[in-house]
Amino acid sequence: MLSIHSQFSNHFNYSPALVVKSPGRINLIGEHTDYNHGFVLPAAIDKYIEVAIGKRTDGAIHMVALDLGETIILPIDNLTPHATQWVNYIIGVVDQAFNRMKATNETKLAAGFNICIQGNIPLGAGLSSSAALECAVLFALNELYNLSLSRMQMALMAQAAEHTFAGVKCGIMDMFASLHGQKNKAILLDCESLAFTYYPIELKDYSIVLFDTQIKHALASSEYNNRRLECEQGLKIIQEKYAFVKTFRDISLEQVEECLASKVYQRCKYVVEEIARVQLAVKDLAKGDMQAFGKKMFETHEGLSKLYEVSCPELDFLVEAVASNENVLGARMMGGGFGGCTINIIKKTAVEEITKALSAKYNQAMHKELSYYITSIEDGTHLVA
Ligand code: GAF
Repeated sequence: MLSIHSQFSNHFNYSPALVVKSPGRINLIGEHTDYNHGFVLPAAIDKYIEVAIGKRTDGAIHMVALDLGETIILPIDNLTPHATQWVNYIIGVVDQAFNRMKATNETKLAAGFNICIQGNIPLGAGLSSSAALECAVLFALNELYNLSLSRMQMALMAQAAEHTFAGVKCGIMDMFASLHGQKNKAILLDCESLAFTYYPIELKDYSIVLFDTQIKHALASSEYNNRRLECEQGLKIIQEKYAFVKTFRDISLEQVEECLASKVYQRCKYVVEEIARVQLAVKDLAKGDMQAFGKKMFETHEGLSKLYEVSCPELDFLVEAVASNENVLGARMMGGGFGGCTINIIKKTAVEEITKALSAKYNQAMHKELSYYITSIEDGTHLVA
């Protein structure tokens, strides 16, 4: 297969100025806590979006999605959300960068650029292919035009782009992880202060295995935005009674019990429990107690499925099917939910057998093929030599 460098050259008749790779992510624990000022524990993985970029002079953006065989051309000024979603991930961050430059009378970006994109992050599998694309594009623009953006600034801009152009009111976890990943380390991110700490992941006899339901999370963006609203509603109700409460970090389970009811109660109970669970889980990690860590992953799944209600029958099936297997330390649905992957910590010697048995069971019960990915933890967004 031709390199992205050669494909860009073939397409545009000149060599790209640079090539950038940005990874997808896993999240070990801390789900739906990022937009609730909690903690998350993600890591970048060995699946990537790659972009090759070069300057233009006519104020246009030429975008080529190599895997889809599609090309879209737009003027760089006055960008608005596009009917084709992959385009939004690109122009969303371009818009962020463009407006930021305009605010300082900087016109660097106005000349436009050519970009080719390809990747091997399965789409809609909850591995953040969209965040990886946003981060790859922004990182490439930052290098190409010396925009002097820090990785955290880029993460925040990519998050804003997802809100304004893709219409998902996501938290910062996915972009943060793609940009800040380090090999064999998970990152504890405090989503209130944005302080972060790297934790070495030494799984020794165990592997991180993702089982892909093959359900593309269609409900994900609308229900995701609803969950966010329900949490905001719950927080507001508690704040009316307890004025000192600023964010979910200040809320106790007792206050949730006292002030809330029905669905809002369920959502907020889960969030408060999950924020506490992540803090305990990193202690397990620091002690090397992966049994205790794995148990918390199962608890997270239970909360996401029963209280937060972002799971689906296929995800529940995959978690339940491995729950009593002594070679599985932990399993849970991962990411936004309503499809995508489960994340599992499985004894290396048992991976093949478990995968084979689970594929057969899944196929029989759900009439779908099960895909699986044995992942390694890798560095974040970087230039390709
Ligand atoms: C999606 C979002 F993009 C993240 O910000 C996060 O909220 C996650 O769902 C759930 O933890 O990946």
